[in-house]
Amino acid sequence: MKNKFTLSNHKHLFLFVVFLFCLASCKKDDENTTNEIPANDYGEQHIIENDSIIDFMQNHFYNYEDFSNLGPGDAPELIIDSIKGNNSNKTSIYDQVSSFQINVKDSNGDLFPHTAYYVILREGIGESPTVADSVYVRYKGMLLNKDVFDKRNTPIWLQAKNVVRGFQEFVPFLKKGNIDINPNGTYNFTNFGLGFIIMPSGLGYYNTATVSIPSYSPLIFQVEMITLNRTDHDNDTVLTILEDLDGDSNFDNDDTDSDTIPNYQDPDDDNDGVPTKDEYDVNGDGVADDTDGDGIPDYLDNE
Ligand SMILES: [Ca+2]
Ligand SMILES: [Ca+2]
Ligand SMILES: [Ca+2]
Ligand SMILES: [Ca+2]
Repeated sequence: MKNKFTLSNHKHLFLFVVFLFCLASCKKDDENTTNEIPANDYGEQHIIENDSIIDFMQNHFYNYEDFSNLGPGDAPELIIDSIKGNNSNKTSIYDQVSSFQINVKDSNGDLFPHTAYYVILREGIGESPTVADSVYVRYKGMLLNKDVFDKRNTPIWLQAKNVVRGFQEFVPFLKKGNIDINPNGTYNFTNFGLGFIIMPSGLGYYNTATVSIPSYSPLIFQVEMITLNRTDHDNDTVLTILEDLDGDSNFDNDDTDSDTIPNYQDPDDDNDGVPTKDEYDVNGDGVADDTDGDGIPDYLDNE
């Protein structure tokens, strides 16, 4: 037994649990879906929810004292409470967050910026995942009323592209940690990235309701970013992240040869009969080959 969590047994573990992510409630198409009401205008809905998120953050604090001087293996549970009574002098979440914006496309193709707020509690020490990668995470999901709708104490592999958009876009802010194997065969996770995000429902389930998540619910996720695998779903040597040609974090809408198989699942992206892996980077310089110099790399160039 090797004493390091190597890429090969890492992948082995991935294959073993690959089907389990279907069970995770942060995926987009939840099996517990009970109701879907007509979709509101994204712009108007975002204004309403952003106001309620800001109000929430101004009137709540998290247990930030528990996250100071963290040991390498520490990952306290995020606790959020109201600023009042004995806690009236706590620093609000609002005064501690950073934010980022994500454009959400409606059915007409119009883009609506959505703001998510986050706190990095420990950055982590290794590489960061992309929005296409498989991530090995523990997480807790909450509503603004502090109801916990999901909690994973045991790490689980998730494909970032299969979870709600806010979760997908947040994991690249975190870095993975170290994994060592103990003498008894258990794993020891240390120095992994840790943080939480507060997102409007436009980055979550929006008008879809589940048993535990009403329609138009802003979501809070605490995430522990333990480790990751780069993904190449079609094994064509082009990483899945590079097959999102328009960079919108949606991998299903990039289909160069219009054969209904998106590039990330298509081993011959330009349908010229030459597998992508045999024309992507033949000279091995790490840059996609472009033999005829027309700016379209060979693997996407049906000429
Ligand atoms: Ca895309
Ligand atoms: Ca295709
Ligand atoms: Ca491909
Ligand atoms: Ca080809």
